[in-house]
Amino acid sequence: MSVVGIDLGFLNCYIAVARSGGIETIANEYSDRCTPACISLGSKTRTIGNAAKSQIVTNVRNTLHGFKKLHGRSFDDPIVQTERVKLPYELQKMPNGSTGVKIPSFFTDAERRSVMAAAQVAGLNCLRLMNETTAVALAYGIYKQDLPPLEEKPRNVVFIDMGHSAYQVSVCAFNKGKLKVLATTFDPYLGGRNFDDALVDYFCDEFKAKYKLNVKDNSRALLRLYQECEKLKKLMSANASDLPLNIECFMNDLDVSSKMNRGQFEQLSVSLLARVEPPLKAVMEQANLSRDEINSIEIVGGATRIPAVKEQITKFFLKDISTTLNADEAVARGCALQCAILSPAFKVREFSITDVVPYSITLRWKSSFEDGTGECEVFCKNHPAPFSKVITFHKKEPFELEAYYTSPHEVPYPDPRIGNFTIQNVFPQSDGDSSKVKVKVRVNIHGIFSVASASVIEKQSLEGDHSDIPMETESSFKNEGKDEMDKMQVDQEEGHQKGHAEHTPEEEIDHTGAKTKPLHPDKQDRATQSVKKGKVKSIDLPIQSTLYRQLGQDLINSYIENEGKMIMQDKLEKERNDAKNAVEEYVYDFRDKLCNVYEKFVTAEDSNKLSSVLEDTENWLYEDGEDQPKQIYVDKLHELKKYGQPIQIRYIEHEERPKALNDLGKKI
Ligand code: ATP
Ligand code: MG
Ligand code: K
Repeated sequence: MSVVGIDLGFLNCYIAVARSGGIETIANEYSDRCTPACISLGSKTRTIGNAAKSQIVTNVRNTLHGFKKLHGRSFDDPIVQTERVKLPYELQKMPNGSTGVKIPSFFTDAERRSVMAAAQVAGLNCLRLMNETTAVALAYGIYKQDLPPLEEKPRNVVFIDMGHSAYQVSVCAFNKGKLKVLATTFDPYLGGRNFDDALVDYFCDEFKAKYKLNVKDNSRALLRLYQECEKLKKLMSANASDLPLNIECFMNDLDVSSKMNRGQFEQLSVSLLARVEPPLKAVMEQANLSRDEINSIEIVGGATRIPAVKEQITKFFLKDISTTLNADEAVARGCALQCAILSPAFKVREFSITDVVPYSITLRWKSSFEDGTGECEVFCKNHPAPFSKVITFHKKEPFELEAYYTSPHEVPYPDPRIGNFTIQNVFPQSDGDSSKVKVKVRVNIHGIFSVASASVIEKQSLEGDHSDIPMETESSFKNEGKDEMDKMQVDQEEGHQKGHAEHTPEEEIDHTGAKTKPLHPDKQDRATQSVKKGKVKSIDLPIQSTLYRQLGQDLINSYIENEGKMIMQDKLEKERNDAKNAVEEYVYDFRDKLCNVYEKFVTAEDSNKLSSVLEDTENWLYEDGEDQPKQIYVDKLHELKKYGQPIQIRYIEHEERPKALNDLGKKI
């Protein structure tokens, strides 16, 4: 068994694996540690990574890249529509409204849930879906020997990641063996590609004026321009002087050329550079820290290499930036570390991680028969995660809970709804009173919200002896009968996520306003015990959940099946190709040897005959034999070998005989 961390980038993917000696970023088949997030679909097979990237220009419409932003989105989502015009391949609306990519459409996804589903399709068991900057923070913290002890003031570190498509910032507090995310902010639409856009727009204008070319109408030319601009952008990070941009045979048989320097580039990017500061400011406000309370600033992600981006960061913090981390690999390494911590197969230093809920979540409820409605923010922004809360309701019939993001404008989705959850099998108690229903809501280790469970507490006592029920809870009974909701109070409790034990901290909320004590994990058992003692009984209730943008398990299963078929198809196609190549290689090799080493072992007549057989075979390979089943190639090779082998044997014998004699001579 191995555990790996995967950084699913917009442009690039990195994979790190936990080995006994430590964390290692692994290389792909091209000995490259960075793999382009790209899939190229041929008529029969798929290629991925580097091989696929090289086909972006040649197989324009069937090479998929830049799909990270499509996860979990519906086809009509404005973001999908914005991205769509930038993509040279076609997107298509799927039966369930999600976004599919036209042609074998196997990665229709739904952000976190969709990545989880994708992992499932790929046969991976996802141990933890981690926020990128938290992974970086873990990669940073776990090897630091000099973190302040638990009782001392923590070390506050800001992590900044600007990749190709997105920009994230987080502030983390470190103590020995412990990391707590204090706040995170982001601009989901700022990254290296926006700088590419700025360059591309500039050159498109220039080429229109200079060469009368409408580059944007030609997706192949546009892609080539993007590739050249990205290269130019990187060169400008290292070089401030004028740099050339030349593309041969660019469009309409024209060669184009131009130049650019860093100063000009910065002029073009003024509005982008202005977007670096706001998330920095916001994260400090949310973490409630002043700049002098920050101990260090760590940057990762490719686009932070742009000097002007770095300058913006330094200017804001008035501090030097450190780059102790591997800018490209830190996310994957952090993820691999987390997996190693979670996996019982690895012995890793204990390290507790508390992440945050990125968007506040509100629960709204209504019951179908009474007009009782109400709402409560169950998780505020930056609330520690993972975390569970228990909410108490007093109800006489089934009721529905609707979860949604409290501040839709902060969420990069057009639809703030998360899901609907119907708590079923709720009835009045035998005495006609409302039943006490406990509902557990949770943000799990992957950052995914759910209504995890519900139970009804049935009073069984005859004398109305409530002595076992905690005081605070009892007050809620006094409200029985009334279904109106008082404003709910939410207790905040710090959540800790121990690396090894999957323990989700919990607190209890009574919607009637009777505030109960936060339930500590260790007290939980006691609470349940008192319930079990006999006076009251807890019965689990079924929940019917409808999650928005969720792929059904049936659909996931069909994708798994499809993926299996495609893997098989890829394998067969590879074997077919190998068989074809073997024929081709044999032809070339045989022909070469006929005029060289085999010359003495074959008559001129035979040699001519063979040459023409080889030529026929070669022609066949380019014509009728271009696309044949594997067996045809295998037979063809066999046939050729029938001619070749006798000659080969004569040759080998001739070569070997003197050697054998020589050896014999030595022995004598
Ligand atoms: P994301 O995190 O947004 O999903 P990603 O993880 O794929 O994307 P990275 O690999 O971190 O992105 O960074 C890629 C971006 O960094 C590209 O836009 C690339 O052009 C840019 N980049 C890489 N090196 C440099 C450099 N030396 N100078 C400027 N930009 C660079
Ligand atoms: Mg990234
Ligand atoms: K990023």
